Amino acid sequence: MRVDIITLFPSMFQGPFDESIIKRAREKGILEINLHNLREFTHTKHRTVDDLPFGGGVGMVMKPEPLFEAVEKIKTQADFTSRVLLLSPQGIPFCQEKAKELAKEQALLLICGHYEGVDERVREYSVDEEISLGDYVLTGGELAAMVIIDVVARMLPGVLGCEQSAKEDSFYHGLLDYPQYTRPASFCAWKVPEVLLSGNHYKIKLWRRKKMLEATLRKRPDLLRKIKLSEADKKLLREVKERLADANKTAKS
Ligand code: 9D3
Repeated sequence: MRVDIITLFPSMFQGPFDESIIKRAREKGILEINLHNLREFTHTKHRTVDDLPFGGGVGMVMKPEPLFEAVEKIKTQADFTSRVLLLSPQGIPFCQEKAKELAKEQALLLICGHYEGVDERVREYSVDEEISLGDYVLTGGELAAMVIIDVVARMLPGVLGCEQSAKEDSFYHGLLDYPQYTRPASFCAWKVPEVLLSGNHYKIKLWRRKKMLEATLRKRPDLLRKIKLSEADKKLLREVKERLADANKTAKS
């Protein structure tokens, strides 16, 4: 996959894209990341990229000309049609499903907004899709772009080991993870749950599934309502709920 990023701060991307899984994906040639400094697409003496908002108001707005020029130039460089994404608080919230969809593209072009936003004509005529990370305010689109590329990259074939990617399959889908333990089996007298040391793989599988359902019920009940549970899951969930209800009764008496 080819990813182009238009930003005023290309050096912000150095750390995250030069380590670990993303670094390896780039070395393997699965992922190509090209950073473009928006200022290089200006032709004025002061290389201005922003200006005052028409109609008044606080802050600055990113001018349309450099952004249009950057998008057009990059599109001619790419071998495939790039899907153009604008990162902005006005976008549709990013999620795993969206990442899955983006991972199918051959080229993405991400525009990182800054200041109060970009001229509306960029959104209208250059952008295919506007994406937000969620309902909180960032200083700019750069961190959002890094998150999106990180999520999409690990879905590309060959980026993760096959045993890790298998985990993404239906069994794990839509629930929080179960608790993980490693050696030592006893640490400061805190013990690893007995079942994990038992060697009984069927029991371990059931215990883990139950813990996933329990964590999701406690912390993200909204996720439980979204997924379709099997009969076996429903039985485990009933057991979790009964245990929680019992614990409540004990606490009250
Ligand atoms: C909603 C805040 N705006 C009020 C008028 C001003 C504003 C603040 C910060 C506009 C843009 C920004 C910079 N943020 C992003 O570029 C951004 C972002 C975000 O702030 N939250 C979640 N996702 C994203 S993606 C890009």
